[in-house]
Amino acid sequence: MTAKKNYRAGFVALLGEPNAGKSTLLNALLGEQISIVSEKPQTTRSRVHGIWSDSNAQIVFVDAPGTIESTSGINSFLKEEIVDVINKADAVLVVLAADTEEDSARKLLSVAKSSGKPFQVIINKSDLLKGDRLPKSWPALLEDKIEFVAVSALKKSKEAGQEVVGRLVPLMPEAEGPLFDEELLTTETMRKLAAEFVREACFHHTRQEIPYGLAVRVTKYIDPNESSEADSDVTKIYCEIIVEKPAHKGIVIGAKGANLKKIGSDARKSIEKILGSRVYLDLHVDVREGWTKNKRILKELGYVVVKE
Ligand SMILES: Nc1nc2c(ncn2[C@@H]2O[C@H](COP(=O)(O)OP(=O)(O)OP(=O)(O)O)[C@@H](O)[C@H]2O)c(=O)[nH]1
Ligand SMILES: [Mg+2]
Repeated sequence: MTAKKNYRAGFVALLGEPNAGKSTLLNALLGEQISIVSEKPQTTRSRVHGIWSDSNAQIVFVDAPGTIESTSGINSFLKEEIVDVINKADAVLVVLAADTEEDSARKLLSVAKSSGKPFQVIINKSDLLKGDRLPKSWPALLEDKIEFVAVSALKKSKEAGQEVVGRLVPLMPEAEGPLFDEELLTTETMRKLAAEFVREACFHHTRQEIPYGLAVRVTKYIDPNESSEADSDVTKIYCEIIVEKPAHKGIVIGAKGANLKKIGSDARKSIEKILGSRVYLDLHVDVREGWTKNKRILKELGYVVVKE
């Protein structure tokens, strides 16, 4: 491949509080849903790579969990995951929401500054700012004379994407060419995306502590184009939904299985959309008491930071 002239390519870490809209922004940038979103905080667990490309540059956005103070069990993984994502990035995008408190913004800005990497700041959820009201974090930004741009990843996704990319491309290192195939939107496997879409549907259809004690694992994935087990053109995906307590199993399943049916139907639609073909989705709920604090199970589920 001949080297491209003035080409830039690199990794950008998304840093923000839980619920700031990092995953929504990533999906907006790509025009496709690759990272799950919910109205509840701590939706994203393991990092998700989203690849944006044009003829002059490529940015690999790395969506990460929102910042978290707690350090036990799965929360310790979330915390380590954020640190590792930042360490491996060429630049950081600090995503503040319009209602992110001044103190939280200060903490996030200090993480970005101490990373030693170039960074940019956006205020997301600008649609929630009435009239000419300023974001809550404004004093913290003013104090450090930090420039920012206000966007709405949800309501004005295209503009949000353009603003973000325009500010980040100049921060990327020069490169001979793209790091990944320019047609590729993500490096995640369909197996992982399928498990995540099921988890997203579980977030939507359960409440209180249940989503936080819930994980999803694909136990079998039959691709009709590759598997000798295939008997039709339908992709067959078998998932295990893991919950922490026996009482949670009944809630996830619901009366006469009604809730699990909703979860399955929502997840199947999301998977079919990204896969572009029909899907048969089989869900099974299992109780694994205290899994969020069990190192072996956390590892099995991929909730462990892989050091290179
Ligand atoms: N009003 C408004 N809501 C938004 C905007 N962007 C995201 N949201 C909503 O904010 C909630 C959280 O969005 P996510 O993208 O899951 O947030 P996140 O930062 O990835 O959260 P974690 O994964 O928990 O760290 C969802 O209900 C989104 O629909 C926006 O621009 N405006
Ligand atoms: Mg997220």
